[in-house]
Amino acid sequence: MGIVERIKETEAENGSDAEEQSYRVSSWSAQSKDCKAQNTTLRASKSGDGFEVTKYGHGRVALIGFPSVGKSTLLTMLTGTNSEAASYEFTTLRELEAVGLRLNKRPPQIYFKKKKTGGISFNTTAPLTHIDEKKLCYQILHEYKIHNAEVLFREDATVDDFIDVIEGNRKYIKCVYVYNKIDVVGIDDVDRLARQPNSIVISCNLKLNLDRLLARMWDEMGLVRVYSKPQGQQPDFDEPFVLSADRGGCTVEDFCNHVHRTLVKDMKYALVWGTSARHYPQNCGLIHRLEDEDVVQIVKKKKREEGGRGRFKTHSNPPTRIADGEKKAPLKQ
Ligand SMILES: Nc1nc2c(ncn2[C@@H]2O[C@H](COP(=O)(O)OP(=O)(O)OP(=O)(O)O)[C@@H](O)[C@H]2O)c(=O)[nH]1
Ligand SMILES: [Mg+2]
Repeated sequence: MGIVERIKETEAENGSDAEEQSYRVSSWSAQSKDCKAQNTTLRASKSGDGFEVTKYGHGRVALIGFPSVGKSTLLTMLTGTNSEAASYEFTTLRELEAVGLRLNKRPPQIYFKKKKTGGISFNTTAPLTHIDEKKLCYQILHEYKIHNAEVLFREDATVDDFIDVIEGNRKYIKCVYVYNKIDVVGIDDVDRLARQPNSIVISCNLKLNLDRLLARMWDEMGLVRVYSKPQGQQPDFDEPFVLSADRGGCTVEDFCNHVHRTLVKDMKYALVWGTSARHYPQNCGLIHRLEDEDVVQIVKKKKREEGGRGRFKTHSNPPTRIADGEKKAPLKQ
């Protein structure tokens, strides 16, 4: 059953008031527009005290939102733990932008390198519509007191993109916009919200779409679980090795490095079962890209026999000589 049908069914049960619902949605969207307007004007962050979060686990997800939107409820539903209430400044979208976080954006395709001499060389491989190459870029570089640099625009980037590249400390992270409490808004509004990019609609109270949210979070993080299989034994499905592109990559080599740093040297080939393998098991080398829930067995090189290899091999037992052979007993007459 699709989300719209599930909501319709729930609405019929609850007999919810359509007018009240549409009021709530319109007040919410006014609030978000307001936030966007402030977003464009904010230049520097004047936030208060910072806070620290201990880094552990394979991936981290931050829940950010206005008060009482249901963050704690969602956390409890997804993890089964009770969340500690904490009110941090620093948690609106405009503040995230101001401290250098870029949501759902890839780094701008601009090559920038400071130099010691030679002035500024400016080139483009794409026509620029947002930026005047001669004036604005030189002015921006002048502001940053950069007088010698090489700049190459590989795409039609904006001034803000260029500043991000010069600053060089931006973090590009993925973000999913979650609209909770869809049980109290009209079906048309839910449909509209669900169709927005990078968005998902849920209801913690009715447990609607939580499974899809979890799957989406997993997909966005790009975590790849790989089960190791010791030779002659069943794979260990309890404790997967978790790889991801952000943390070194997802190849057989990355898997070996996760297991032990000397394993790459000792590996002869890897046997792989799962979606990345063309047949089961596939013999793979270090560059093979693993996929989620693959099973991997590393076959190690045999230890070198002492005394060289092939025809250079020295035998521990000296070759038997004809003279040493047992003499045949004389034929009986
Ligand atoms: N109708 C409805 N109410 C919900 C839903 N999810 C949460 N709530 C209610 O919304 C209220 C606020 O939820 P919280 O989880 O405390 O919200 P919060 O975002 O953690 O709030 P702060 O910690 O103050 O920022 C509670 O009364 C929840 O019962 C939902 O899906 N539908
Ligand atoms: Mg809370």
